Amino acid sequence: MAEVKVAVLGGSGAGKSALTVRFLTRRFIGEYASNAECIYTKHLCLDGRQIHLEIYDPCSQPQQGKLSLTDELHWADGFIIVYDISDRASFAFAKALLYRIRESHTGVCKKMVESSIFLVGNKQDLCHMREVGWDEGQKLAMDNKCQFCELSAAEHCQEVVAMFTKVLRNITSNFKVKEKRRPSGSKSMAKLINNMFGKRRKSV
Ligand SMILES: Nc1nc2c(ncn2[C@@H]2O[C@H](COP(=O)(O)OP(=O)(O)OP(=O)(O)O)[C@@H](O)[C@H]2O)c(=O)[nH]1
Ligand SMILES: [Mg+2]
Repeated sequence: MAEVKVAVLGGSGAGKSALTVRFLTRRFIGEYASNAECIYTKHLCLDGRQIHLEIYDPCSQPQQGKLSLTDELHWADGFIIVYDISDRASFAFAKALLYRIRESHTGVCKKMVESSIFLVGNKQDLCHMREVGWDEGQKLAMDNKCQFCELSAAEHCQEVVAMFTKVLRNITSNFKVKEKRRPSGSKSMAKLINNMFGKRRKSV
């Protein structure tokens, strides 16, 4: 069974928990605890392959300028970077997160890194309060060679599921490339890092 780890990152209130819960339960419940970080776990089948999925939903991001993200960068196979289209500050924060992830991946196979980051402009239902244009999100994603979409965790169930599915598909196809190249011993190193990065876990 493939183990896939996804970190959902973004500014406070951007909708990280709403997106995660929407994907896992297909529901939007409106209010989400933001005082505890969680790793949700779920078993699913993707393209005939069994997957043990872990999704990291942090309670809040460190302040700008303190973007170490060291644990997350070691732990995650892929990232969903979320901003709120009605909050320009959240877009600036998403940009800083993207840069941090990309700089840490310098030297890693370019194609693998490109496909495992998804930039998401959330709260599309609030387009009457829009502060960030669709084209700005698209350009940021293109400049950083990651995928992009705008959606609403509140109103778009299928879009949220499709976005997560794309992320998982990209990660598992990267695994296939990695498996061909993986030197022996790297699996136990991955386990070691995973043990060091212990988080509270929830099964769904
Ligand atoms: N209108 C609208 N509201 C949303 C949407 N997604 C999330 N919200 C609301 O935005 C608020 C913050 O959402 P959360 O999912 O808790 O955001 P978060 O990024 O997890 O926030 P922290 O955990 O505090 O960092 C909540 O009141 C949600 O109901 C959306 O697509 N549209
Ligand atoms: Mg949250």
